[in-house]
Amino acid sequence: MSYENLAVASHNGVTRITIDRPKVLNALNRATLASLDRALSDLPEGTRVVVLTGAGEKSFVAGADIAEMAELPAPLAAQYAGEGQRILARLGELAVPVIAQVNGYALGGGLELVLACDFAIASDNARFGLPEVGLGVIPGFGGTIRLARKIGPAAARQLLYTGAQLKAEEALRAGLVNEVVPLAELTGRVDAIAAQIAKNAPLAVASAKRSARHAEETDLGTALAVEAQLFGLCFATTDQGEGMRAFLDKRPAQWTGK
Ligand code: DAK
Repeated sequence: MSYENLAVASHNGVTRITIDRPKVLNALNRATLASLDRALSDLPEGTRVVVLTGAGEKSFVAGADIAEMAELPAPLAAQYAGEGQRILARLGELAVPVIAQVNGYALGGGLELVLACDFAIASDNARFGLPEVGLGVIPGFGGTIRLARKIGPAAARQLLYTGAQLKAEEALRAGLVNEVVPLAELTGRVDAIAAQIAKNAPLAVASAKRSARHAEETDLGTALAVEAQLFGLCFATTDQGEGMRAFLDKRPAQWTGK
């Protein structure tokens, strides 16, 4: 399968989607967003983890494509934002975890893409920010909401109103990324984390993601009820029996994903 401005490669259950417009620092135009939408629908059979990254060594995604947005008539702007929000929300709805491999600038729509992933691992040259107000607009792909949920409302508002950039280590301290590693080690580190995830029971990982994401949207009581339901459903899977038998037999589990 080939996509405009996007490369997709799958190995050992890890599907890496690379935004591939390095000449414009992987800025997201509408064609690229449409490719991402299609790639998420066509994930290769056996995908256990998705990794999102950008081509080259300078940028993850330097935002929505400013040249394209400059021509956007007002009536289409809300529609464009809605379409972007729908595509980014799909990352949360996938049954498999999505890791943002942040290899440089994650600005504007690029930071919004990071925020829509399950978690992020960054290289030491990564930079994070929401420069939209300096362009006369606001983030339109969920940035005004998800950044506050991730790093707290006051820290998020400072970034939102100033357009200032966080360095990788600052993003680490703010809780925006889980780890920072040298750029040359980034792919290897993300692969190692993805492999650790892929070793576990697929339906259990899917339920863990569902419960964790649900908890972000609701009150504690409802979230606990959902967790209990999902916990119960694990006991209706073949893999629950296999996982526990394998532990007691002191052998590795053989997952069927059922
Ligand atoms: N769009 C288009 N082209 C971009 C770009 C972008 N976001 N970012 C970089 N480029 C292009 C540059 O124009 C340049 O092209 P050439 O001049 O070579 O033709 C090339 O990439 C290399 O960039 P620079 O020469 O600028 O590289 P530097 O190392 O000097 O600077 C930089 C790197 C990342 C600091 C700088 O490129 C930069 O500031 N880029 C723009 C970052 C930015 O402002 N991003 C946020 C975009 S706004 C909405 C929906 C969504 C959004 C908003 C509204 N609704 C529908 C309402 C989201 C908005 C955004 O994401």
